[in-house]
Amino acid sequence: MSVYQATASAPVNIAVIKYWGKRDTKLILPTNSSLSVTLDQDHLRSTTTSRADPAFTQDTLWLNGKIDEIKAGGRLETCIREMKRLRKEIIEDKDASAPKANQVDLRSLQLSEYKVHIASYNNFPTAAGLASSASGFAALVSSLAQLYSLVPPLVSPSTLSLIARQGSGSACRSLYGGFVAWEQGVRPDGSDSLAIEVAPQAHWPEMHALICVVSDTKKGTSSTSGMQRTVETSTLLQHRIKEVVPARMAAITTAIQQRDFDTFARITMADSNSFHAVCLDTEPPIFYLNDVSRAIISVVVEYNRLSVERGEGYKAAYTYDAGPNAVIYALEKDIKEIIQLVLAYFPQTAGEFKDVLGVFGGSVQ
Ligand code: 2P0
Repeated sequence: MSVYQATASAPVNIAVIKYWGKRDTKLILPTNSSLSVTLDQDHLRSTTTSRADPAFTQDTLWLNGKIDEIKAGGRLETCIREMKRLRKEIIEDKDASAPKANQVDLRSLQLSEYKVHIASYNNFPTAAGLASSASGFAALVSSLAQLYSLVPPLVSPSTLSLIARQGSGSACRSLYGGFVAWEQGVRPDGSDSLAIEVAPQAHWPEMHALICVVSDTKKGTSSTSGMQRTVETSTLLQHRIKEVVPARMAAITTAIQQRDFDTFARITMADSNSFHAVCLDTEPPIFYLNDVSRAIISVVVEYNRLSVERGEGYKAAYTYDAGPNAVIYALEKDIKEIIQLVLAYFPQTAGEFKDVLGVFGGSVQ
């Protein structure tokens, strides 16, 4: 008897131009484009196995070994339904008139009719304080894509990103490695709101990311609810989405293409600041940074100031998501010095700083 099962994994990504705000909350269409770097390393991934079987009576998902409810009309259900629809549209309907050689082929052609069992694991340390929805939904969509044979050249990662986006906005960017843009799109149906590759990791292998774990506790305001409060109440957001982000998307894309770290760093830090500014401009205000986050900003600013004075340009770029943990982008040659600097200023023994994880590109000693 044939077994219809596939496993795929997807990595975490950290935005340098931040996604914050939806123009359509059901389809998850953003108010601005965003751009991220995929932290494509073995130890920061979600891995998902999907299995289709005529004996299964309902779609079921296990997350880290525990059953996760697939709510009607919810994001999980949407992703599974859309992957089945794509399978039907691209493979089953297309081949419906083709002669079927034997029973096995016939069964495989009707895969979208079967219920699926899906098991997903995150392998990153909970201490990393990283959101798992991006890698989680990207891995879910990738494993169903394998199961349903929706793979290149038949189906591109950008097409799959349209579906991962409906699981969690940032998930669409984890379908590619390297430097990835999520183009906001203009169509009301969301068919042009997808991820594209700006450059593969191999284009700029010296680029590294350090995750500075300030706190591993769960954040107070979820991204999903926080960003809509910002859309509803912040006047500064309108300036950000109309004036600020479009210019930065163009400029940072050029900086990546030219491997211009100085410009990359300036824009990355400016956009992190802008994102946290619109959070503060929200009613009631949202605070994601804490005193240690702000102290890390000061250290990076001073480090860059001294480097610029020596004529060496910017060497480190901080960025913060919806929480207090810093991600510092830097080139490989400077990573060791930056780790030493961070640990000298923030001794783990002081209890206010947990860990530095070096990721992306080569290994960090
Ligand atoms: C980002 N964040 O671009 C931004 C920066 C957080 C701060 O994407 O509602 O978990 O599932 O679409 O994707 C977090 O938002 O929100 C996020 P939903 P998501 O990475």
